[in-house]
Amino acid sequence: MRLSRYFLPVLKENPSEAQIVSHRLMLRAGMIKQQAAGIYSWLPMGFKVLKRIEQIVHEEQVRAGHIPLLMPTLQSADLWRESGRYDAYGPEMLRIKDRHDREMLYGPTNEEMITDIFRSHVGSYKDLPLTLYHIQWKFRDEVRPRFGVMRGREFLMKDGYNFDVDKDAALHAYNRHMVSYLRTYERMGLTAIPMRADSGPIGGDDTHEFLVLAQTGESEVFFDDRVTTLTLGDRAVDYDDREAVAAVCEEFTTLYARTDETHDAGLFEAIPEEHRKVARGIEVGQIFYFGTKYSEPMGAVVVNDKGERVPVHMGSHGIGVSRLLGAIIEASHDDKGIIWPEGVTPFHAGIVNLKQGDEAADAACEALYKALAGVGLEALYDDRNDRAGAKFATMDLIGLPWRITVGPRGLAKGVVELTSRRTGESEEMTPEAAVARLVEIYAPHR
Ligand code: 5CA
Repeated sequence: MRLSRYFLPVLKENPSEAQIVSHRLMLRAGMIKQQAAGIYSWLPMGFKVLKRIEQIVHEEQVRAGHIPLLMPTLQSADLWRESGRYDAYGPEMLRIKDRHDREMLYGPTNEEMITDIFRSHVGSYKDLPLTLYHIQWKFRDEVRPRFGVMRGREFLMKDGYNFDVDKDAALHAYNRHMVSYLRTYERMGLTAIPMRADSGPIGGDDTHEFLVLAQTGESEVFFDDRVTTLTLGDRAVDYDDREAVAAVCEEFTTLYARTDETHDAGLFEAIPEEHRKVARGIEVGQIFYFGTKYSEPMGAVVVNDKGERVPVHMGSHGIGVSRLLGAIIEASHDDKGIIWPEGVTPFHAGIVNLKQGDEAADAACEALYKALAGVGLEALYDDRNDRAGAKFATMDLIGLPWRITVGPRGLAKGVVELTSRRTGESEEMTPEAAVARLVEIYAPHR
């Protein structure tokens, strides 16, 4: 993309409505625009990152054997009356009437609808295990929408639902989700710690939240800081192997890590003092096992291998897709702007032309731009007639992890400069070497 033709409405001033850094940087970098309290338009660059995050979520769900579908945002109230949640959900639910006075709602989550789909089409244990998921907009009429996309009213969520013949099988689905989430967050450059949590209006006894540590997080968290050093890395896990999946979950959940709702002062005190930490965290996902809470009242029943009709065991599993943009920025920025991890960056590299209009510089930039496209890397080429300082400031603000700087002086020696946004370190090399280096850097992320 050539910046002169792109739509990147960056702001020079700090927007006064933004209380936390991610909200401020998303507004300044021209990623979102608020349309009403907690409701945002996603401008091109914000939309690009959102899609990138969605893509990673999809890939890791499919890898775990989960199947994508798409349910609508609007749901009928009658469906929610069957589970008893229509009245229980309270003022967070946006209730709407259509022209025939039929009661509808903008879905805050989809347990009822997926259970309805299941009961209409599945009747035998032979069709299990089954996990269906979608990535769809939700609406929750939060009392205090704030912090930009972090606590919105309309937000994008991945929500998945497992259907299993018994509790053991459902707990394997729970564990599979835990491992797939760990991998998902790691690919986004995040450390998200699974913490024992409270199940709230979704219900059930087993639930973990995934927390990214950040001072601006809304949850208070208590943990043994040795959990922050655990990683999956490139370890292969066979998602069908119950023991192997359970072993990974055990590794990640044995050390103490809890949110304020389930915090146990006694257990916390037992952690060696140098590892005992109280901090704040952003909840980027939550998994639940709730057994037959929805399947029983809604009649989602299968015939098991003994010929008995049994309600299916279910769980639901959510990732805050739009919230993740805020969480990633909270975890990865400096005083100049965003620093995108390679896994989610909107463009792989920025190209800064130090002397627009200079024949050699223009030609070298064009050639680089094409060479990068040729190897499947997308560059944002700043081809505007602007001062070098202004171009650098924009690149630093929008946070592309790599920048190639092209100018007449370097070109005279046959070199350009490759700069890391994270470290600020620059290295001179030929344009070909810069392309080759970027191919190498992005290889694990493609
Ligand atoms: N049905 C279950 C799992 S699919 C569910 O709704 N879980 S949830 O309530 O925990 O939401 C899942 C994730 O969505 C949360 O972990 C959080 O990351 C995100 N989320 C929840 N509320 C908001 C909000 N108001 N704004 C942005 N993201 C949100």
